[in-house]
Amino acid sequence: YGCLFTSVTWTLLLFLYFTLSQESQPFKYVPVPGGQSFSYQRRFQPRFTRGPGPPPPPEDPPREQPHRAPAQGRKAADLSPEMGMIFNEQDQEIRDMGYHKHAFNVLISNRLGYHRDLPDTRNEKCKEKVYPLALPSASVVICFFNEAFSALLRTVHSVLDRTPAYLLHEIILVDDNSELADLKEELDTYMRQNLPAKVKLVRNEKREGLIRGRVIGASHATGEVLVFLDSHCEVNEMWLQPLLTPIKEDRRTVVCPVIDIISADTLVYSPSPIVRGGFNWGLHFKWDPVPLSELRSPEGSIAPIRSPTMAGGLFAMERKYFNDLGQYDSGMDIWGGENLEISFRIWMCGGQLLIIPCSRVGHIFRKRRPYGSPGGQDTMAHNSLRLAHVWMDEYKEQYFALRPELRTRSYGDISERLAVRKRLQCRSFKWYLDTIYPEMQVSAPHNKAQQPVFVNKALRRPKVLQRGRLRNLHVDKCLVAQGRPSQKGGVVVVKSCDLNDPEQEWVYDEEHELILAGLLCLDMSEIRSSDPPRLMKCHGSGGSQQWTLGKSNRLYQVSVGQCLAVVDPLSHKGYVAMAICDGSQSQQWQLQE
Ligand code: UD2
Ligand code: MN
Repeated sequence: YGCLFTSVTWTLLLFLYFTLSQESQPFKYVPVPGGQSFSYQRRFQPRFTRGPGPPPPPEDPPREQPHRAPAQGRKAADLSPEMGMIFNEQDQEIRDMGYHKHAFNVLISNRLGYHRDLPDTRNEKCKEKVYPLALPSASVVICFFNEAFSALLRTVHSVLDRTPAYLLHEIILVDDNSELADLKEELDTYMRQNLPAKVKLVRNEKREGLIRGRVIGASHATGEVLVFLDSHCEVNEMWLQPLLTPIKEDRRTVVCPVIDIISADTLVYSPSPIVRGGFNWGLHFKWDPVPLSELRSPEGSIAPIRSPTMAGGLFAMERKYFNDLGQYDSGMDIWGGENLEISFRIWMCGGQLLIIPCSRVGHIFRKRRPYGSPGGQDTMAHNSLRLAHVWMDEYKEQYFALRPELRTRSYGDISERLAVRKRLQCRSFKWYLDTIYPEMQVSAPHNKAQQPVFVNKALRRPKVLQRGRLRNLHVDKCLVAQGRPSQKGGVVVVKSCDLNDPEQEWVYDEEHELILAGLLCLDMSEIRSSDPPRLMKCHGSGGSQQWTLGKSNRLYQVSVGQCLAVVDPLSHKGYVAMAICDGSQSQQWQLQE
């Protein structure tokens, strides 16, 4: 039975997925004649000019770029991979500092500017839906700590650009005592000169963390509905009305948009499949497939979906209800756990939590969090402990079975939170599990197998585009593993080509991966672009393993914005490295049978 259920769910998910992919409208990439600059159709214009250095013309075909966002697997809207091209040392520095400070490609973010068109990722049926004109007004609250200026401003402008003015009561920015000096000044100046008065700024005198930060933001708000966003989001077409409508119908409804994915490496915006929120007994949030029971309503795939939990960053809730329901646990620090806490509280205390498929907001998903907590503490554990002790009754044992060292850890005073639970006469955690999240496996805490939802490696067989030897035309040698091609982390070098050696065979697939001997992918660390490329397990999410092999014989790495070059053509060591693309001989490669 379980098996049947899983396969049916999967089929459905894939179907949904497909339907969605048909509807996304990729950008068209239009090379400008002469090849000296490039632009995109629709409003989008990259705001940068080429610096010194030989400009490599964007000659590669405007084919859809494969892009896989974290734990997700589908084709993305096209945005030239050359957006990240490095032309000079200044570009390199912006890029390296950006990854260091923000963990995403700030060079591309800056080049995109503060406004850009997005692919409309909604299901077609959403476009026919009509929403009431009279809706509650919204206060959008955005907390930030050390955010990249261009990402923050794109968040703000996307809201201003895509929200009817009469529904947007205000935007409240909460600067959580950011440490970046220029961010503060730049923002002050920009706000004074360019932003309307309804964009307000609150500054915390000390670092509070996103949880108390949101409570502070909410306390300044005067609109009817609070909408929380992270500081690196972009809202899409008609994002707000579908969120406000269910709140207007029932004030105890809390709603989340579908969180579309903005790649941290390429800034490409791509749709997420429709999934809902769950968690595991380590108290980490995870995405789950939507159970069939939720898809049976007459509206089918665009109907609101009841979700056991929310991811945390993006949701809307009536302001008074937020206060009545006990805001957040202000004993939680910096980051983590508050999303499960508010989710449990909503369901257990008489509300409901819905994901609204017709509302789409993109978020930059980073591979690591670029900041710590001021004292270096593990705030996730601290916050999860508070959550477990207040809300999970006897089921907190499931958590302790996985984290026995936390059993005796202190978690501060929770009496105020217990009083909230009592005042609101909330139900038990058992009720929540039985009624809202029956998919959750209880008894066996040793059963840690929580499969990620989107990535099913078995289903992933990207089409092979080309196969053969990767020959450097200048030295007339082939790219091979320095050691064994099966060795993870091994570097590559050029050696004499051997047509009979299967260990010299590369496959170039539609995901733009380069796979050696059918084993490992050519991978380029995004953090240290001075490191040479290595052979790593194929992860299927583009970025560090995404290469373009164009007619110019250039082997371009999307993630670092550079080209593969033979280091010293005269030496027989055969070292290769990434270098600024200059069209030189040592950067000429051909993949041939
Ligand atoms: C996810 C949520 C995030 C939050 C977190 C759990 C989404 C898309 N994001 O992690 O909103 O619920 O899970 O806690 O669902 N910030 C501060 N002060 C700090 C630290 C962060 O203001 O001390 C800001 C930060 O600039 C950002 C927001 O809080 O705008 C969320 O932080 P994040 O983006 O690092 O969290 P994320 O997306 O990894
Ligand atoms: Mn975030």
